[in-house]
Amino acid sequence: MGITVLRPFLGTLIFLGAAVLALVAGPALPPSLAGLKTLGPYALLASCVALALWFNRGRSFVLALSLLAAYAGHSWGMALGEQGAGARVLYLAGVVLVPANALAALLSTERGIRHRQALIWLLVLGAEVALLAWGAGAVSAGAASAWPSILDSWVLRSPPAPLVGRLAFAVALAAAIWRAWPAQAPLDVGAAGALVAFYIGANWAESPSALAAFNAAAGAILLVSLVQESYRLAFRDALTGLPNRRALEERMRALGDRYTLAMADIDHFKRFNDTHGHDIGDQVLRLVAARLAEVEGGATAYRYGGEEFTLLFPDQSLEQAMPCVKKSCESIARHKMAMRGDDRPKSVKEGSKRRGAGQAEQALSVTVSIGAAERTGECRAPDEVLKAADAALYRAKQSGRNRVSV
Ligand code: GH3
Ligand code: MG
Ligand code: MG
Repeated sequence: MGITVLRPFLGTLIFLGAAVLALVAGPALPPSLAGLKTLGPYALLASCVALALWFNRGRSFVLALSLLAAYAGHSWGMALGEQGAGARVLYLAGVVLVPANALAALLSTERGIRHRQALIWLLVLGAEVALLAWGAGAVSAGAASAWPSILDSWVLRSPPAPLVGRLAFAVALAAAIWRAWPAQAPLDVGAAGALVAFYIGANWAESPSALAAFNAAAGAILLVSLVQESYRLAFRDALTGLPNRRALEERMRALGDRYTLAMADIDHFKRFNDTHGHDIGDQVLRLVAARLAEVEGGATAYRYGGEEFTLLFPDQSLEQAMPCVKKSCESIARHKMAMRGDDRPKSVKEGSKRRGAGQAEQALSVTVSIGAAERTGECRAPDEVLKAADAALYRAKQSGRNRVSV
């Protein structure tokens, strides 16, 4: 607990803190670095757009492109003169359109960039930019004298962010949090963090440094979330959420002279798939993974592949690890898994009614066989230890399953 709860939000917190620090220390920046202030946000947001394209992430792409366009618009507005109607139109558009685009992206299904939906997005964003460029130009040229009074109406009065902007931000942030909960996937948390950074910047928009610092923070938050997401995809198993075989192999190479490895394999798993279908098979895998993840003794559970899992006990002898391995094996066998099939009761009330009528929710028992091995003088390399654990697993299967062998 403690810091681990904050972990998904560290990127956001660090970059928001850095933006504040940059503002405090900003005046002390040597003149040669002053260019960073104006170019930083562009460079970071443009990198996000590029990385989102490369990784084929539609939502991040829309968000990064909107932020980039809004920052360009706000900077242009400042160049037009802060109190001019043109600047105010640009400001207002950014504050409303960024959350609106983010909301639409967050509510739609992620289909990547190489999809026809992406073309529609490009057209929408292009139309927004074209309309704004034309509108701001026309308004600041004084072509529409009604504009100042419209801009002064209470829903639009700004800065700081007007009522419509605040509402748009609140709804978009709620959508981002809804997406991010409860899995806290990096991209969703990053979207929420970037929106917060953008909104702070927008409320501080009279100061070019604050606008730059918080837009740079939004870019950095998005960028880091894209990198974190690809790390997660490489080292985590998507079905069970456990670290995968690649993570195990890296960890084993990094371990010291002594460790113990246990290889677990679900008993008669093929039967689950054949009798109850692949979906139930997947549920069984998730539930076994959750039980194994609760392993004690400082061990970590990995999904090795298919229906095979490993428990890795750093710095522990076989003798030390054995009680924890046995405990995991027993806790799986004890657990009755309620099946979540299509005919599962929709409500608690219906469930108790069915049980009352003798239609008990179907419960499955699952067992695993485990083979454990310790790194020793003769068995040094990670793949030798794995082989030894696999041989022990074979013995556990041969001697009747639902047990631990060495
Ligand atoms: P034993 O007790 O000897 O281990 O028998 P078993 O049936 O568990 O062994 P076997 O290796 O023959 O079967 C493993 C099955 O696991 C085969 C495959 O269909 C299934 N499987 C592998 N990966 C997945 C997965 O991700 N999801 C589902 N649902 N099934 C999987
Ligand atoms: Mg197997
Ligand atoms: Mg099996």
